[in-house]
Amino acid sequence: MAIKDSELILNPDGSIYHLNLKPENIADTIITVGDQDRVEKVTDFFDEVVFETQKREFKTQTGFYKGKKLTVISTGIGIDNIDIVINELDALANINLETREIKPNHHKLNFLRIGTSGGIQPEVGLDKFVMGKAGVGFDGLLHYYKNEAFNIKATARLNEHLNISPKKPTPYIVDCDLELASIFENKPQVISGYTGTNLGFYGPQGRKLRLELEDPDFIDQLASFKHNDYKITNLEMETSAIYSLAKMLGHGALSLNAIIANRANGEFSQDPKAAVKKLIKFTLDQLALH
Ligand code: R1P
Repeated sequence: MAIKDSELILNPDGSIYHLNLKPENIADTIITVGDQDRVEKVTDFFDEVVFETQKREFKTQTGFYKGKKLTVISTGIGIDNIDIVINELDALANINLETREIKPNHHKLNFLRIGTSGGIQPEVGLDKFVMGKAGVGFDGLLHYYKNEAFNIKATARLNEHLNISPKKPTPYIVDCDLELASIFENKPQVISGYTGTNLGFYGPQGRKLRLELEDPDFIDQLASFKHNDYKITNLEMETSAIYSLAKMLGHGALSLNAIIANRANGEFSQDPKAAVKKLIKFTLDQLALH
């Protein structure tokens, strides 16, 4: 059945509404970054860029790195943008935009997030790279979809451990794609942990400026959680949404973050740009090998 114009919105040139992309503009491996200026920080390493476009915060470049075709897209900040980016990229791969019908054969994409994040464990030092073995979502996005993707056991343990008020969405844990993780795991540069995601930067990540927090010990509660030998290592604003949407839609997803703040000891990186650049190069080189 054709998806209605109001649900699958296309621009006059046939591209998808927010991302301004057509199916032929994207690679199967897609690097997502938060900051639109980071797109070129990635493609500066490319042999060539064959396509680019931008609408709002969603800037896209597609090209080749050591012969591997990659698309880099900026998501802007937050899970609300992730809902748009992953759903629209999936539509490009799995919905025929002319007939507006779901294609009979599923086309898998792989999403690699290269982000920045705050560490919440003292031993996860500044400028280190953290790979999210799972996303720990406080954002509630998953609850709006029927085919839930969460890890039932880990989620139950987390909810026993935390003391979250019923006013807030139920936290959930979604595993990363194991095949993608195997590319980066066991590299000396990479720390594996659970990456926490929330829908704000200040209160929702336990930062107090002038407003009192409802849960002043939120970070301590997260830091003391452990499942399958993994701790919650860091907090940011996109990973759990990428993992859950990718899983529900049959895609692979992995999130790699440079730790630019250490919340446990109150420090901030002396050179976050250098840390991100190193993570970009490291990620590209690993991807090119696979
Ligand atoms: C907050 O400053 C932003 O930085 C982090 C957070 O997840 C949030 O998007 O990631 P990016 O550097 O990828 O934007």
